[in-house]
Amino acid sequence: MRNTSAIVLVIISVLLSAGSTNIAADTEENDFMINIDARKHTSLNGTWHIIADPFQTGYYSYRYRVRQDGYFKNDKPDDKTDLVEYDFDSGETLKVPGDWNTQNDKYFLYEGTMWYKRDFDYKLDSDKRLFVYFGGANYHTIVYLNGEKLGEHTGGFTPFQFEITDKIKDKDNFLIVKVDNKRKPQAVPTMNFDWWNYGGITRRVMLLETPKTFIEDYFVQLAKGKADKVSGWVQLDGAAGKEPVKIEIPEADIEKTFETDAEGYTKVEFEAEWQLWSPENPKLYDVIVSCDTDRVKDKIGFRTVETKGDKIVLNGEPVFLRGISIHEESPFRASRANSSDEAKVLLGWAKELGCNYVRLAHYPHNEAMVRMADKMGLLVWSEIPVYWTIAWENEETYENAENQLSEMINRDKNRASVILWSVANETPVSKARMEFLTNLIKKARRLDSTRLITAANERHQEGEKVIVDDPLGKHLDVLGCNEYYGWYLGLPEICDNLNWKVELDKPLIISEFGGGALYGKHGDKRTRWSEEYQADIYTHQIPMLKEIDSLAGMSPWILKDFLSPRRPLPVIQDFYNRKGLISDRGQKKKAFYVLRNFYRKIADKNNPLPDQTKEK
Ligand code: GCB
Repeated sequence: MRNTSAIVLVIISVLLSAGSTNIAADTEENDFMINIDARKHTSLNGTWHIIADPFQTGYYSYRYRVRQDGYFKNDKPDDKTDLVEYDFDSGETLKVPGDWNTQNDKYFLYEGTMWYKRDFDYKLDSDKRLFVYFGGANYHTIVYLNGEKLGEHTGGFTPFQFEITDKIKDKDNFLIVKVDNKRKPQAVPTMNFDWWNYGGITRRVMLLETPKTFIEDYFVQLAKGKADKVSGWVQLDGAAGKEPVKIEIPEADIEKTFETDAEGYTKVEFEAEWQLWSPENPKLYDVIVSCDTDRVKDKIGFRTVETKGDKIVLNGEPVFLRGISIHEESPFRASRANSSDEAKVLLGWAKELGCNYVRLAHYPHNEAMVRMADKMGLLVWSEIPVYWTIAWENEETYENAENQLSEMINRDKNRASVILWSVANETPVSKARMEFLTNLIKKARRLDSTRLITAANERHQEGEKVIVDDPLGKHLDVLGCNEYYGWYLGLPEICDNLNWKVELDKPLIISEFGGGALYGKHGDKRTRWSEEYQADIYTHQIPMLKEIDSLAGMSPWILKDFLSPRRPLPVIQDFYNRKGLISDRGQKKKAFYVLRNFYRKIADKNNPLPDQTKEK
């Protein structure tokens, strides 16, 4: 298919697409549709054809220029003389959603470009619009439909979508996706992180069909500190002018109508009486948002969250966060998790541990996790992968981080479970880092003024004093702090003599502590990697942490062993970070029970932590 008219068409379409792509990554406030399960949708999950392309031959010419006839054209030889050096259809396949690393041994350590292709037919009525939606693909993605570029997306953990209304054909569409997970110094996260760099289309792909004018986005949450007042907004897409918009919450007897402005936007405010959402009573209401042509149903919980001095206050009452950190890995094997069933097992384990809270580390987890947390009654800390040594001075790095933050907030802003947005993990103090992070904090507050902002901060030690005085703290609502006393620093007893000093009158969450153990390895408390050593860390940490006046919660590291290239020790690690309280096969280690006993004790209202009752 290499005739001149095809080349002219290619050039025109490239020029057009450059000017008009709907690139979620490039839009200021991320105008994309939320609550996609409530839309008319068609799954594109399943078996996709792939081509592994470590040198990006399907993208760059031998002069390293972007090819106009790359693999996205899905070329076939015209006749037997024709030379085409690739073919999706006779090649390998991978399951979508899924990482490539754990589907085929030869891709276990692969970092580079993978091309994916999926064919489909779709009959779209002329009064409808169509979008292709990706729940997440790691890390940089370019999407093409029928040989034409739709757009690109950067960041491995947030959703994106492109409108394809004018590009879809009734028959024989081919969607080609280039995914590249190469680590880069300017990326977010950067070169160095302690988890597996799972590559691929790791979350679901769907076609979303909407009317011409549809409910694109909405924010229906309680106003800050007001248990009976919703304050939010609705945004239509495709509105021809002012349009009526309705919000119904039948169980709370709510039916309110608003009128949008010419851009399809309206504020919504109303009062109601309801049962507040809490871990003990995770009540969700059916909320229906509609306009003349569209109707979207969601399940939303209503709760307030604030801080008062050094307390986190949920629905007017101080709450202690009994938590655990979780990576987005499947419960019984290493691979990226992406389903509700997996979310149910992971969060079920957290419940069994006695948690009322989970830290979803170190990037936004799939939507099923937060929706499941809503349902099961677990408070959530959600974060972006601004981790360790980001390129603070690079403008593009900032834009990328800000975009990932916006996409995370946009997707999950109606989830009652989410109470904390975290902007960073263990980032070294510097002027450039302060500027970067304070800008992110401002952005988060602009997008969502109802939730608390946090970060896992730096601390330092002077003799037996542990001082939490990271200058970032003054910009946060809640201080996070990771520490590994008894593992990286000293033996477990070191905890017995340490005193904590927190400079600010704000709640403190110990967002990580812990140590490694190989399930089934036993020894005395001094034997590294034994379950006994790990349990002993918890035994010494808990009394130390209880002494911190402003302690408002903890999320030890971590629920389950997870894959990390930084962990090569043969037999013990074999590329697993072994700090899980549960092994990669789902077996509970001794430390699980130490923490569970503590959480059970403090969950008992008759036996709370001292600071829960103390008047400040
Ligand atoms: C940390 C990091 C976490 C690591 C953990 C560890 O401080 O925040 O991502 O996995 O330590 O195991 O060393």
